Amino acid sequence: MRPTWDIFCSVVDNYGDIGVTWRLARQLVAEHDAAVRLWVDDLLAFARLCPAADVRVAQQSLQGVDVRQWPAPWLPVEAADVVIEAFACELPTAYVAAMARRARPSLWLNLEYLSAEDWVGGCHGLPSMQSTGLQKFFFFPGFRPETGGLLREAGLLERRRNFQQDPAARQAFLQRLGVAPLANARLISLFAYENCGLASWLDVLAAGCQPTHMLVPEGRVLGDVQAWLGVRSLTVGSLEVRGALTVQVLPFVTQDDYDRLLWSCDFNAVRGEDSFVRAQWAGRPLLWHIYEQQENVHLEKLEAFLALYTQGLSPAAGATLTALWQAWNHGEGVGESWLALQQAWPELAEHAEAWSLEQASQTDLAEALVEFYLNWL
Ligand code: TRH
Repeated sequence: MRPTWDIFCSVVDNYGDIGVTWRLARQLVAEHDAAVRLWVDDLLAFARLCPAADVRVAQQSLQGVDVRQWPAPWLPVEAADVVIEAFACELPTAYVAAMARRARPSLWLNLEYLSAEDWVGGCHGLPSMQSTGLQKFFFFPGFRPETGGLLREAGLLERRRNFQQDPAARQAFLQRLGVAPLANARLISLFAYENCGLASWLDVLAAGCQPTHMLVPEGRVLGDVQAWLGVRSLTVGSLEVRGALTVQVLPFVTQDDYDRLLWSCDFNAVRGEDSFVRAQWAGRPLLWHIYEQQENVHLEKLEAFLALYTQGLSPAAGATLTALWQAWNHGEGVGESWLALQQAWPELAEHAEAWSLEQASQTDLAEALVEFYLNWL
């Protein structure tokens, strides 16, 4: 019998919650022969990542995943063997009761947000007793072996490498998006939240000697791009040139195409959680716009990641990368830090590849979840 999995996703904002759970659901089906239901409370957000989705239906099968509109009020169903509440979303009370009623109660996992902080390893896999008598386990993704790892599909790095070694594949992909960069242009993708530091970065790119082609998928940062360009509107397909800088607005593409976009670029500005991880798998230098949290908790997470990521770098390269990431996340001095970083470019490029290989030598998140379940049985 195929093990059954229920993944519950409540979309808080943006695309990270659904991005992670949709990716995980697909991988469990494709690589672990699991029967997966993905319960999502916002099909519109889901449809952005998976345009084949029909937002009007309560149930549909997509890439082998049984995608369900999370109904409100809840309609009783049988509980699955493994239940994942993503990012501490609250499960329906009746569903929790159904988990407890089973002959062998469900394995209940809370999939947490990604963090490189030290304490994560110590908390990964810890149980917490619930009033129903069920135990809930905390499952932490992470960058170290004592965590649950990162989402990484089988063969991902090989696919990425083949693509990056095949200029015709890259060109065909970019052409499909309507992108035709100059031969010597540096290609940058920009996926970020609103950022008042953007203007100084665009200033130095426009004033630079090397052409830069910046690709901006539709999203929250467009307002800042538009303000810097001084244009009335920016829509998908807009292309503006200022000095050495070309800015082009792209549509929001599927997750697989977004991977190809990251693989195609020389440098990727990413945000949140899932695009941040995907940019690491791209093996190219990156810039992370971390999701802002109350009381600046996010800045500790940023530092924790930087401390880990810069370990393999020379002090000078580590310092320039840290300065750029700090500037970006504080919204000031980005242009200056970008210029300072240029000297370290070859080292950063090499390090990005080495980092992706090192991370890929660890157990991936889906595999770690399956192992956790098998050990728990
Ligand atoms: O959208 P995000 O800002 O999501 C955030 C974070 O996950 C944050 O931790 C969380 O607390 C908050 O949401 C609620 O960034 P993230 O995580 O990178 O998710 C974006 C998803 O969108 C990711 O799966 C990649 C995908 N994507 C596409 O599929 N196509 C695109 O064109 C782009 C730009 C992104």
